[in-house]
Amino acid sequence: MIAYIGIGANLGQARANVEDALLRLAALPATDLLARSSLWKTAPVDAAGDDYINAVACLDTALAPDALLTQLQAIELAHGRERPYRNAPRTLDLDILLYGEQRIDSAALTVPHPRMHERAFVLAPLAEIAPDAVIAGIGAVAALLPALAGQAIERLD
Ligand code: A4P
Ligand code: MG
Repeated sequence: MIAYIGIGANLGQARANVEDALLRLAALPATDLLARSSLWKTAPVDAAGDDYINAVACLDTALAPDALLTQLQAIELAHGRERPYRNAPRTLDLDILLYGEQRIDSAALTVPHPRMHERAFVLAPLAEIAPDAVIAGIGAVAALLPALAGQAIERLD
């Protein structure tokens, strides 16, 4: 299955944390890292604190969605992720954005990620590596991005 993972960090060595997360994603069992976006510096959305570093990874994985989520949470924990409150600054946040074309609505998992279509910090890096991506039930990423032009994001080298 092709899955897209959103990566974000705005605490500690954010850039290094995102780069390390990409290495750890590439090393997951039954999983290949097919592509990664650039790093993007993005202003916090619905959150306080420093600017974020965001990126998106494309995985080819045989892990089921819940197993993939467990693996992502283990990587977050390895980075000392704490959860004092919702949208708190974080050393590392890994979200399943898309899992094939599946729509999942369980207690642990909502896929496509329910807020991704409102967020330039997700859609811009996603469009870099998947220009034709479609969010099931919402629409094409390329068609959604122009409406988010007011959000402050900057692609890093
Ligand atoms: N969960 C449900 N669906 C998913 C999914 N598709 N992927 C559940 C991953 N997890 C999913 O997540 C809480 C619970 O969501 C998990 O236990 C899982 O079962 P969390 O990571 O502990 O909490 P959170 O990150 O505070 O909440 P959430 O919902 O991930 O926050 P958002 O909406 O993703 O927002 N601004 C910028 N510029 N860049 C950012 O990266 N990120 C956020 C987080 C806010 N503002 C930001 C950024
Ligand atoms: Mg999260």
